[in-house]
Amino acid sequence: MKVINGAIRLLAVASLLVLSLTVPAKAHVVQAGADLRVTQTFRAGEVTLVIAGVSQVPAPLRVSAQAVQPTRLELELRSLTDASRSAASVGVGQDPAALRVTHAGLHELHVRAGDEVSVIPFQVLVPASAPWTMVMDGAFLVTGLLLVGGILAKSRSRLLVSGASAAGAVAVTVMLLLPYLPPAQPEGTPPQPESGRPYAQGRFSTMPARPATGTDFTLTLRLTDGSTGRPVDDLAVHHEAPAHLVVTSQDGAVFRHVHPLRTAPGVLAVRLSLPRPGRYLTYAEIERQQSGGQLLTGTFEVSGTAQPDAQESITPRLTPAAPVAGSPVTIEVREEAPIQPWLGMPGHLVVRSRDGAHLAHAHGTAAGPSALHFTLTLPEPGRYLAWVQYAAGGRLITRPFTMDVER
Ligand SMILES: [Cu+2]
Repeated sequence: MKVINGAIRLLAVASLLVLSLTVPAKAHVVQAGADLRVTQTFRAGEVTLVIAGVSQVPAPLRVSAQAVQPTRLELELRSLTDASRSAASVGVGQDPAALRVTHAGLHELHVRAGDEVSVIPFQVLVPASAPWTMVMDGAFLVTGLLLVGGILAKSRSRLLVSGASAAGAVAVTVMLLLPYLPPAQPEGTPPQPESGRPYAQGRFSTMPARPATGTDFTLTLRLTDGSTGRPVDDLAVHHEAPAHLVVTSQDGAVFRHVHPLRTAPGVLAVRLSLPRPGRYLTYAEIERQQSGGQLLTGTFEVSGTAQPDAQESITPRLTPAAPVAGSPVTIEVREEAPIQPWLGMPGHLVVRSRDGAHLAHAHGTAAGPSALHFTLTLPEPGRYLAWVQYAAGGRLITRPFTMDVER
């Protein structure tokens, strides 16, 4: 009875350890069997960088680029543990570039397109063997040696037999417990952050301070930790990007969904050009590692005269046809060409209340090769501005529509 109690206690402790040591899969981590996919919006176009996992070091680090439109990128990998560097260039849809990774640990991938540079930090993790695996291997070795030694020496000494039995018992016990013991922390694992991060404070700014229509400007989001005031540099990749930024004109006529570049710790920037003057609303979706998602908002003004910016609107099929506040509505969108995945999803839907106070983001499910379904619930009655986004026919398509929600 005592033995069983002890075993149960051991198993309970072991499973708690396993649970507490699980590394969040969403962190910027490169390890065997898991590719890191990071989408960044350059002025030249939006690119998803795919950094393939490695199972050992030194090894080639393969980086490829996926995008709707062709772009060429210059890559430089910098290790922050041994200061080694390697460089290569990669084109969209071409063979992956092979960079060289020599050590596990923190690295930075510098990605250059034209005069823009994004710095993507990530951890290279390689498997390490757990101490109990070594105990088991050692015990099996001792058992084998004692048995072989005993046979060769034709000895049946009690010491030899009990030694071999004891070592064998240890080996088998560890082997049976192995699935319940915590896996070894891979080499290169950073110290585990304390759980629950304070909210990030976000501050939007533009350069120049008042952009003009039809002219490039930079929209920057500076993130600081709500408690320490230090830059927030621990964003988790969610839906293939560390940050999703939606920019809409107050009247809803202009819509942009971009993935800003990380230009420095806690600094996200994207180059834009907007066609209409007036007030713009910005929404950044971020998620700190081991923390919840957050929506940061801001505004800025654009001056100048209106430029053409055609976005063909659609009339999607709604079920129910007259949506009601507080209950789900399903939106069906049809496209002539087959729909291709974008940001790991068949399609995205962004819905904004007319005053800009409410912003919702829903993901579509494919309903056949060229139709998408979105289901969402809007909290308040009123008119909503909506934009559906997907890739089809080799380009990224944005279709605006409006939706009236009844009480
Ligand atoms: Cu996004």
